[in-house]
Amino acid sequence: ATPIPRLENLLSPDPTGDRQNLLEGLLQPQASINPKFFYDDRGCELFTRICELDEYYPTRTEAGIFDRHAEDISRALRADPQWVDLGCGDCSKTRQWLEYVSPARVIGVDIAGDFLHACLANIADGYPELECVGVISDFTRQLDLQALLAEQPDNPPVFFYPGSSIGNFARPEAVRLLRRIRQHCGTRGQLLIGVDLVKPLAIVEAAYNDAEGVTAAFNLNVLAVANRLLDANFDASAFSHSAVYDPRNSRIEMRLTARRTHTVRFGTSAVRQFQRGEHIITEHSHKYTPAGFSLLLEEAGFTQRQMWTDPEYWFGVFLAEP
Ligand code: AVJ
Repeated sequence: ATPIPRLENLLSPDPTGDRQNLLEGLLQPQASINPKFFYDDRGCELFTRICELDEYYPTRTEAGIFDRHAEDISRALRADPQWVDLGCGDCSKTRQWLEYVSPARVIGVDIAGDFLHACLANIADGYPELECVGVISDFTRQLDLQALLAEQPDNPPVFFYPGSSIGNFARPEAVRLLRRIRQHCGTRGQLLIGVDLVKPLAIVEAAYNDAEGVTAAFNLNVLAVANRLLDANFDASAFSHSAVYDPRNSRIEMRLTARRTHTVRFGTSAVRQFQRGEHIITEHSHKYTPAGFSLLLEEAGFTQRQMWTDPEYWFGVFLAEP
């Protein structure tokens, strides 16, 4: 029998909290936009295209590590886990693991409810017997899966957090998120996390300045998101994309720089002028050394069990336990 798809909505009933957050960032002296706002339908589509670009090495490199070490990695994972995919999208990365790990069930967590339908369908197609729960949640603000996980106390959670999404957070927030994951682990839970590593600057910068301009389109699209959410009137043609590596902080900084002086109105609540040359920070993408990320795991109360990497040390897959 086909199980009835189960969807739980844990999104805070405060969508304007997001709007407030977006507006506040844009009105700061140094304007910024939280990168989570990139991912509307068009943004998701553009991000999928980024992942297929020649210059964008992280997705391909991580997939290579997963392929090459799948058996080794799966041997290190708990048997019969509750497999929790954080930011599951359509669950395509989790799907590759199902032949190696046979989870008691899959819990897909994402902020995009549409994606969760795709996720449930993706698992049901091919693994119709496997229970899959979709959880609509902004886990960067709160992770609240205790009750769900407690339904199957004999099946420890394995948190799967691939793609170096953790790189979007500055150190204190990264520690806070990892701690929250740690609190969900109990004594037997695990974290399998993919992290982009420090490497020669030219390679990193090329990944965020692709020749086709897909990353530029992805970056500029966030202005359309802002227009919609805040009833604003950004003219995307007044801004240009750039991405620079900041070696002091080991991170890429993505910017939208005003090409001319541009006045933006936010509904009836605010107005801001961007001077020519002034920029909005739209994303930080932190790169770690293996030792640096180990330390971060430790600070969050995890112990690193193992790390797998590619021959060039461009990307790391870390397995951590309480
Ligand atoms: C999804 C945060 C891992 O930082 O590489 C890709 C997002 N931004 N190109 C990254 C992104 C521009 C990506 N993460």
